[in-house]
Amino acid sequence: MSSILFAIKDTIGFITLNRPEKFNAFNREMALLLQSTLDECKSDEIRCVYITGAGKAFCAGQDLAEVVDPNGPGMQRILSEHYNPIVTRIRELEKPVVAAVNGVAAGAGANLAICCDITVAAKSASFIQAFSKIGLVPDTGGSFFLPRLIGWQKAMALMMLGDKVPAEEAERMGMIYKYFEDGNFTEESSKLAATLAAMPTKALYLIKKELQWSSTHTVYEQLQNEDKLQQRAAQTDDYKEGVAAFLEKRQPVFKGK
Ligand code: LHQ
Repeated sequence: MSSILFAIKDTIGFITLNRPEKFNAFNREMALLLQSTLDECKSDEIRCVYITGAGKAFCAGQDLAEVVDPNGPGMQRILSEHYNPIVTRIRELEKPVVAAVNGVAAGAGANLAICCDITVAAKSASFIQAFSKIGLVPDTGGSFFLPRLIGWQKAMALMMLGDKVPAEEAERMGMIYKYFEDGNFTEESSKLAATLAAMPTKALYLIKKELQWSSTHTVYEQLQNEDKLQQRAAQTDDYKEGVAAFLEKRQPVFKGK
């Protein structure tokens, strides 16, 4: 069985981390396969990407057995060849990426979840910045995303203490968008992906870019950026359709073009 499952349904690319007996911990094979699968998601056929985990967990971070394996990739290659290219691909994909956190997300797994564009979780899921517990520092973009999501103080404490944060609390502190009851989780999170997939895909990508730029620009630069991105959005077919549908008092049909 492959460590990454991939299916395209109704223009959504469903990616499942699939090492359930290891709580979907990342080994090299899974990290490289996730990268190539994210590359497949560049296809225009896909208008939203949905990442979840098989079994009980979302992802327990790095497979710690691989770290001590003398035939393993070795510490020097894990970030540069595994996690950094994954985060970069998710940031650069020109469509929304949803993390559907079905169970525990720890270490690189927690930070994979929060580097996605919209993160939702099942009520029984939890998030652990597990790094400090084994003498490491946060990676997979966590030191960038977490303080921006929940503020410096909470991020520092969670990263130092490695507390387990239940989904409900993660929602309250702004780490994730929403949690859903376990029984409805798959249905509700898939519905969210379907809503995004039916929206003006290019505008959603430009929103992603706009927010990414906002964390590294001044307000004056950002006003220019908004102007630049708005000009691009206004050139899309979906913009024309959105305005026409409003004026004709009908539902718009967006094509992602
Ligand atoms: C695992 C793992 C795992 C292997 C559960 N590995 N088997 C970057 C640079 C280089 C090096 C290191 O890493 C990184 C990035 C990182 O991600 S560092 C952080 C690595 N992750 C962790 O430290 C988390 C380790 N796991 C845990 O703390 C717990 O397993 C959690 C809290 C995730 C879940 O706890 P429980 O619900 O009590 O489940 P469990 O501990 O019984 O785990 C279930 C199985 O999954 C178990 O296998 P077994 O054969 O005994 O049933 C675990 O060994 C296996 N597993 N995490 N990371």
